[in-house]
Amino acid sequence: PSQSCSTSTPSSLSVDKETLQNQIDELSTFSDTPGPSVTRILYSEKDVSARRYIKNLMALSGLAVREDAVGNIFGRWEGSESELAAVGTGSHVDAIPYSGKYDGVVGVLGAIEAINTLKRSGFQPRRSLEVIMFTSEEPTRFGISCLGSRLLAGSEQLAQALTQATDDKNVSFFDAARAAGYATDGQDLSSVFLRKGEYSAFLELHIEQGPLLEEEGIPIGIVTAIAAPASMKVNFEGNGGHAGAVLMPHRNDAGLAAAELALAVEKHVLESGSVDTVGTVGILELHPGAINSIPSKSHLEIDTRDIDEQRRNVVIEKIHQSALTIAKNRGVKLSEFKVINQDPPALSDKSIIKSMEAASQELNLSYKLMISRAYHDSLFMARVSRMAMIFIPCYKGYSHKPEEFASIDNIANGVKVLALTLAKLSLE
Ligand code: HGY
Ligand code: MN
Ligand code: MN
Ligand code: MN
Repeated sequence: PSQSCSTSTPSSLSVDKETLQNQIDELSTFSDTPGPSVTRILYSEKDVSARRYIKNLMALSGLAVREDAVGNIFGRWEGSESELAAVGTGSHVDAIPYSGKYDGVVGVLGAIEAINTLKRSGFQPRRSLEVIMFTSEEPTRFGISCLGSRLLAGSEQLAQALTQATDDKNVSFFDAARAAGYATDGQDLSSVFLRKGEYSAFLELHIEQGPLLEEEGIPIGIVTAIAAPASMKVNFEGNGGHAGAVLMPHRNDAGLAAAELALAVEKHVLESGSVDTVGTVGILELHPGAINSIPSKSHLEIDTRDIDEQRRNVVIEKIHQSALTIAKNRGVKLSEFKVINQDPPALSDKSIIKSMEAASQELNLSYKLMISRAYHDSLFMARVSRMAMIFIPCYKGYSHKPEEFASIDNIANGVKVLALTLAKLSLE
């Protein structure tokens, strides 16, 4: 029997672990690659199935469900003072190729379960509570990360860029969006931009995607800052030719230019003077891709991040200089050097951190204040709302690969801290 409706924060919270685990397992079956890997790309048929699944769970939890023009999905629990700014929480369910079943999912299914937990406790929200499933956090299909939360945060530049965006099969963003049932009223995406002050706070529950919490045996991470991400696209062009017949002095090998630049990325990152600077080349394509043909084109996509924005920008500048020097020395053309995104870091809100610390203490859960080196939709929600994140441990810190794993006990701890913090912020 549910207790009488109370406007104080709940004293006991019970998470339905079995149902939550079943939902995580079921959602992972909406994938374009065989389990245990998960591949779920924006607006794909599997993504649309996952959306239907999440909307159904939101409705079963008694949430009022709506979607915006690009498919950000909102599930709202109306508060007693519904004219006040709501408290938001959420994450993403899109998944990069051959990744895992917890990245993002824990923060969407866990947020819905946090609502269920509060309802079971008889809690009555003052500020409305809203679960958000961001339409796409991964950069996979159109090359831009956090597409939904960037638009919610009011990115005119992105709204403009999407009118020209196409995926690697030359499908336009708007054709893909319309095929999934979105963007039905034209290409003006300004309707997605949040009004200022729509949320008094935004929280995200997420697996750590790093090894610290598991190594230190700490069940809860409270994120104080999110590192500054950046990505670049680079193309080199050379004459190509027969891999046997063309002598070395006559070659301008676009493939080796790419290889040299990839090592230059590592060099510039390592010489930054800080372990917090990271970088890799996750995409490196050679054309024509035949063993006995000197690559006439190469395409690289570079990801570099740092918690210090200035230091990261120095690395971007050095990579650009190296690309120019390599092109000159090797007689290849640098046909494109494009910075796709170069975002500032985000700081979590101190008062929300305090609420999360209090919630963890009330739940007898030890916690660690820490930085998120992965980016999240919270990085952009921080531009329009106070923000903070809750991390839970994941197996050996693995993420973005099928071995990604988080125990249901750790997930349940995160859900409880999220639920209790949502309750506190709702009554503020
Ligand atoms: O790459 C990231 O940081 C995020 O997990 N997509
Ligand atoms: Mn991810
Ligand atoms: Mn994620
Ligand atoms: Mn992320």
